[in-house]
Amino acid sequence: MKSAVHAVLIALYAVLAVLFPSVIADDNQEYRSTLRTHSLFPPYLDQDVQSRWWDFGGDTVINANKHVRLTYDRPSQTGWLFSRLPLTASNFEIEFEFKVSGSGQNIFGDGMAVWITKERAQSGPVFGFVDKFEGLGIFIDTYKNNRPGTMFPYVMAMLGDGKTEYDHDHDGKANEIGGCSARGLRGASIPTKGRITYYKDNYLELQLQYKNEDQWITCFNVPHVTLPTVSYLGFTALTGELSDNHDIISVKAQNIYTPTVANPQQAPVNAGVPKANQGSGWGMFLLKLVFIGAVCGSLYVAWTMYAKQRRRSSRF
Ligand SMILES: [Ca+2]
Repeated sequence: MKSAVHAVLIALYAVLAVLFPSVIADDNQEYRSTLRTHSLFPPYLDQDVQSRWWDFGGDTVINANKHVRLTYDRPSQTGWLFSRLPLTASNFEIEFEFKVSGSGQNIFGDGMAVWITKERAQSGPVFGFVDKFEGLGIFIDTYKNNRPGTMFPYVMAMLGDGKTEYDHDHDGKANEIGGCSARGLRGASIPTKGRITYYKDNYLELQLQYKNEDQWITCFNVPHVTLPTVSYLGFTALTGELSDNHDIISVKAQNIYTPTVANPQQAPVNAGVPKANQGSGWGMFLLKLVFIGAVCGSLYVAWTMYAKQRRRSSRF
């Protein structure tokens, strides 16, 4: 009898662990919450034809049902889209859906970029943004200027110090901290996505989805990266003689809380943080204990009633 109850409890614990991992898991695990301030979804604009959290400019055009188009498939365009507020989270994940497409069969360009930089909301020569930037630039480069032996499109990251110029003549090679070829990214038949994961002072990773849905390919993982404390999230694109449509379809930013940022002074402040996600320590532990106790108790009562019923019915 006792061993049967024990078995039921173990099974129950296993089921709960699957259904409610955050309730069962220990306090060492990380918690995530959506950063509304740095996320963007259709229809992009509110009733006043404005965006609360984002600014856009240059040649950028918003189609409320489809995308934020940074450049049309026309020559000499630059467009930008930038968060209004700085990204203050210590650790975060940014997943963005984008699209590079156009009528060019063999030659097209120049490409687009994702920025986490001190500067914001300007047009310039580096994939539509200013040169000598401070912070991170991730370039989705579709036109090969001069980089022998490298297949294009090429995706790469540069950490700018505010002084160093982008190595335009060699497609950024001089300042590359990580990168990968992504053949098939332009005009892919599935939604193309990027996912940036950043753990302050720890690592920066970029994964890409462009071959198959839900197949994420790690483009680079660079250790010991530290981004400027105050930096904005942005997307830009540029066309020259060659062109393409460069679109942003959605952005989903998440704050990652790890046990090491439990210090409230370090924890980033954001309107979109649910209180429950911040719980840790004894309060959370007790809550879990009460929850598990309640579920186990009610299951035990149900089980004994069922056993009693069975014994009764087996007499007849
Ligand atoms: Ca290039």
